[in-house]
Amino acid sequence: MPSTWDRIRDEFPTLHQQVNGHPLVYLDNAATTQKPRAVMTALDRFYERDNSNVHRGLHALSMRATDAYEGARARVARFVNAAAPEEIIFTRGTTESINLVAASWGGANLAKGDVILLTEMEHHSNLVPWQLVARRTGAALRYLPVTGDEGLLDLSALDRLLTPEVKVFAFTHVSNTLATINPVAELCARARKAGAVTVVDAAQSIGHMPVDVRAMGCDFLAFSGHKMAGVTGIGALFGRRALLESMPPWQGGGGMISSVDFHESRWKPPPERFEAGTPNFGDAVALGAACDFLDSLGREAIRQHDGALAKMAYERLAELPGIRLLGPRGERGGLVSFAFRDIHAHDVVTFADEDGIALRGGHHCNQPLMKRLGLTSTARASFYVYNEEREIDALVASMRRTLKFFGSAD
Ligand code: 7TS
Repeated sequence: MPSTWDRIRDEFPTLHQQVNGHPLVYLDNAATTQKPRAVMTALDRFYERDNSNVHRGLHALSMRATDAYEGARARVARFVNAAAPEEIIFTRGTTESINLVAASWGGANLAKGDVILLTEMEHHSNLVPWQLVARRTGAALRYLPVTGDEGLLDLSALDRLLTPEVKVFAFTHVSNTLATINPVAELCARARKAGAVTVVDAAQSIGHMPVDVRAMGCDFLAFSGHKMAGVTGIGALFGRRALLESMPPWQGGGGMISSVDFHESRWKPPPERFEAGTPNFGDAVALGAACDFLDSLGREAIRQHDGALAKMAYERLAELPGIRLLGPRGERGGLVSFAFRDIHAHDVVTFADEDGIALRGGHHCNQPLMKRLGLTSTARASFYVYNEEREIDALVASMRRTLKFFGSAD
C-alpha cells in the first residue's frame, strides 16, 4: 500500500484499460469509486483463510471471522470518530442506513402533527424512506430551500422552518448533483437547539474528506462503502448510543435476539439488535481495509485533491458556449454537473464514452431538485484520488467535439 500519492494509479487495476480505442478516463466516482489492490487483497485473504459464519461458532475459523468482523466495526468507528464500536451498525449502504433510521426511530417517535425537515437537494435515498414513514405515522414533510444554480441551502429560512413540531432534520453533507458542502456542524447545532434529531447523509463525503461525527454533533450518519474505495454491498449507520438503545428492531431474525418464545422475543443491545441474519462480514472486512487505505493517503489531502480538480473542471467548462454549471463556484465537493442548452445529457455522456470518458447523465436520483432548477437532467463528472489534470483536458476536448457535432461550437 502506498503511504504517499506516488504511483497511486498503479493501485487501481481497473484504470489501466482502453475504452473505445482511448485510455479510460473514469469520471463517474460519485456513482461508485474504483477499488485499490489493498481492498481486493483483504477480501481475498478473508475468503482464503478465515471464512466462517460470525457470532455463532466456537471453532477457530468462526472465532477468526468474528474477530475480523468486529475489528472492522472498530476500524469504521475510528474512521468517523464514533465514541464506541457499538455505535456502528453494518448495512448494505446509505440507502439501507437511512431506511433503518426512518423505519425504526421514525416509526417509534413520529406521529400526526410532527414534522420531518429535509432539504431540496436530497438524494431519493434521503427522501423516499421519510415519505414512507410520513405516510405510516401521519407526520408531515417540510423542505429547506436551495438558493438556485449556486446550490446553497437557504440558511436564512432555517429558523422559520425549525419549529417545535420538527422532530427530525435529515440532510446531505455533500450534494451529489450540486457538489455543495453543507455546514453540517452548524445545521446540527441549530437542530439540536430546536429539539430535533439529526440524520446526515454522508454518501458523497465519507471517502472524500474528514468525517467526524463528534465534531459534527450529529445523531445519525449514513454512508456506503462502495463510494469510498470499498466493495459494494456494505455500508454503515452511525447512531448515538443512547438513541440506538432506545430504538426497536426494524428487521427480525437470527443474531438480533437474546431470547425467543412462540409469542414474544427479547432483543440484544445495539449493534446486534439492528443486524438480523448473517451479516455481510466479508465485505465489512474489506471496508476496514478501505479505511486504512484512505487514511494512508490522508483525508484532508483527498479533500484538497478532489476539490481542486472539481474547481478546475468548473472553470474550464465555464468557457464553453451555452453551458449551465450547477453548484458553488468556490469551495465544492469533488464533482461538477452541467447542462448544455440544446443538447441532452445522454448525448453528452454517449459522446464522452466514444472518447473513453465515463460520465453520468440523468437526474442523479435528485428529481425534485431538478424540477426546482427547471432541468430534467445534467451531465456529471466526478473525481477521486487517482484522477489527474490531464483528464480534465480530455473532458473539455470531448465536450468541444460534442458541441461541434451539434453545431454549437464558438
Ligand atoms: N445519498 C447520496 C447523496 C448519494 O449520492 C447516493 C448515491 C446515495 C445517497 C445512495 O447511496 P447507495 O450506495 O445506497 O446507493 N448516489 C449516486 C449517484 O450520484 N450516482 O449514482 C449513485
